[in-house]
Parts: sequence; C-alpha cells; structure tokens
Amino acid sequence: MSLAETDPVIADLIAKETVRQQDTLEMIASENHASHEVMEAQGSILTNKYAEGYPGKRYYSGCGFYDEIEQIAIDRACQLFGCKYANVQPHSGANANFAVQLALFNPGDTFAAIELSNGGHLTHGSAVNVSGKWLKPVTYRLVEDESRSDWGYIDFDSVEAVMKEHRPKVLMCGYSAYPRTIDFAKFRAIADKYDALLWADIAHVAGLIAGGAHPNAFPHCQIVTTTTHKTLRGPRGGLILTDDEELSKRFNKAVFPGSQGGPLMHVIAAKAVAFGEGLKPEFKTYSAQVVANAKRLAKELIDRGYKLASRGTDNHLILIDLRPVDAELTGKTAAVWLEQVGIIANMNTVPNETRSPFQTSGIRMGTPALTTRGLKENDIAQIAGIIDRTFRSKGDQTTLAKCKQDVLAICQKFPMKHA
Ligand code: DSN
Repeated sequence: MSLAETDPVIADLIAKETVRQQDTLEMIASENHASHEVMEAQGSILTNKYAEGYPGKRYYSGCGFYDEIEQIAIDRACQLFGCKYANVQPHSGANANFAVQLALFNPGDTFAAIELSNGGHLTHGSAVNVSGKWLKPVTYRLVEDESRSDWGYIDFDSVEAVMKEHRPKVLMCGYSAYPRTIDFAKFRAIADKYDALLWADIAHVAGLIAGGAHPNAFPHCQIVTTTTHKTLRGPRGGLILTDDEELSKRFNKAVFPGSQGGPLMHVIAAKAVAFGEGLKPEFKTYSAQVVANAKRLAKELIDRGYKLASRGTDNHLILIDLRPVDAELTGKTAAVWLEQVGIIANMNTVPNETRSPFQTSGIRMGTPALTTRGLKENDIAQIAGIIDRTFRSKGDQTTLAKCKQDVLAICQKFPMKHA
C-alpha cells in the first residue's frame, strides 16, 4: 500500500509541498535540496532500530549493520573536514552545540561569542536559549564605523577586548548571517593568548569548507560543530568534530547519554551518503559555483542601489539593507512580496538596525539551493532584476504577478532534480 492510499491527507500535503519547492526559488541561505540518494537512506528501514551507544558499544542487540553505517559516517566526516574525531549523532545543530556546552561548562561559566544581532545564533548565548540561561555569554561585535573599509567585518579589537576583560574559557566563532570569510587562524591566535579553547560553529559554511570554497576550521579550531543540511546538502542533522581525543570522549558522553537517547540511524546513514557526495570532485565545482553565484547576486543588487552588509560577500549569503532604496519597506513586508512572486527568503536585522527583529530593515538571501538546481551567474543576474522589481513594486499586484511569471519560467528551466 502506498501513503497516498493509506493516508491521503499527508500524501497530498507532501505532493503540494513538492510542487511548491519546484515552482519557487529557494533563497533562504540555510536551506538546500538534498539528493534523492540522501532521502532514500533517510526514508529507509533504518528508522526501526534503537542503537544507543556507539559503534561496537551498543546497549541493544542487532546493531551490527548500524555499527558499520555509523563508522562509515564518522570516517567520511573526518576525511571531509580533515580531523580525527567525529560524533555524527546530534539530531540538529542546536543539539550539537548543547552537547558541547554540556561537555565543557558548569552552570554560570563564561564564554565569548558574537552578539546575536550581529549575525550569531540562538545557541551562542541568547537569553532565550539554554546557552544564555545557564551560561554567561560575553560578546564581541562587527566593525560599526562605516568610514572604515572593513565595515561589517568581525571587529577583532572587540574580540580581543572581551577576551582580555572576561577571560572566558571558550571563544566561539561561526555565524548565521555573516557574509565574509572567517579568519580561523586570527581567532586562534587570540584564543591562545588568553588560554581559551576555540570553537567554530560552521553550520553555514560547512559545505563551502568541504568543497574548498572557504578556509578550513581545522587545524585552527579545537572544537567544530555544524549542521549537515545547509551548504553541506545532507539530511537535517548535526555533527561535532575535534582533533582532541580527550575532548572527543567528553563530547560522546555529552551527546549520549548526556543529552540524547537513541540515535536517528536512518539520518546517520543519510549523513554518510551526503559526506560521500561531499568527497566527490563535483562537490568542489558546486561549492565554487555557490560562491560565484552569491558574488554575482551581490554585484547586481549593489549596481541597482542596494546597500549590502560589509558591502558584499565572500560566501553563500548576502544581507540586503533595504533602507537606501525604500526607507518605508521593512524586511517583513519585503519577504511577503518575495513569497508572492515565488522567491523564498527571510527578513533579517542588518548593521545599525533601527527596527525590531520582528520587522527588520533587511533581507538575508543565499545561493546554495539555486546552485543545486543548476543556476549560474547569468541566471542569478536575471533573478536580481526580479528581486529589484519586487522590492520597488510598492506591493502593486500587476507588477508582482509579472515577476511571478518570470520566476515560474526560471523554475521550469531548472527543474528540481530530486523531486
Ligand atoms: N535557522 C538557521 C538559519 O537559518 O541560519 C540557523 O540554525
């Protein structure tokens, strides 16, 4: 029996979502289209088994094939990122970060990370997350002075200042909305100076690192966490990496039994498949194209009068400040208009933000998913034109309808391969 026969309601919603993905341009910087093979592993019978523990050390019988699968995932992750130890069990990036915090800190301990409004993540010390409730984050910032050529880049003076003042035991780098290359070596020099461990959350750039389009976090960082579904294009999940045997043992304990129960073995198999894809030469081509596409998007929008955080991008994403083009247009409204025309993106705060995080003056956009569909620079230039017409439409329905037709034509030209 098929799902369509046994549960037509859910089957119908999946079918509708497939059409939605096919007929829209996915520009949320943290999303991608996983391969059919990744989804095949994720949708397999491996979901049936409990396998608490680690390869060779399980609590339940019948885990022989699961040991092999998990070990392959671990080995491929280590090969992909050039490190010695991997825990492939975190259910998400947030779970990976929580496990690292559980392993390293006692309640009330201090760690340094970027301010959330400057491109960080909830798990990097937000007051509404356990990392901010139980720990004491101290924060550094981006360069705020717009007369400087490095405006919008990491302000390493503020990194050094926060380390000097608070002497936290961990310095975190890695961001959710930072369009520039992360200088891991520079961070390590500061961490070493203040006897801190360096932890990179590479969730956004993991695929670029795997494909050689962004410098590697190793050997500079002692701790690396990531998601597996963004630029890395795997199943939704998390990963912890290190070169340090002692730390790896602590992380393993913190994942299980510290914070998770049975591993999602179907997802771990899908991670193994994705890491295998990441090791192929085609993934290098893909990662380079993601960056080339983002750079072209940045150029086209700057040429049309938009202000971009840090004035451009080195990676897969851009942050558009809408204020110079339309002082009244909020990120929230712009995202609604974009969705109306079939372009999916999210509102985002921008440097020197004047609005609340629920309205914002900016939009974050990325190119990982479009690149998976096969779009290249000239296609991106065409999309930049549509984005510009959408933002300048003042919500005029005739203009938006025309933009939607143009989006649909692009979607039909580049069908989603994995549907
Ligand atoms: N929600 C993710 C993002 O969009 O960047 C971060 O986890």
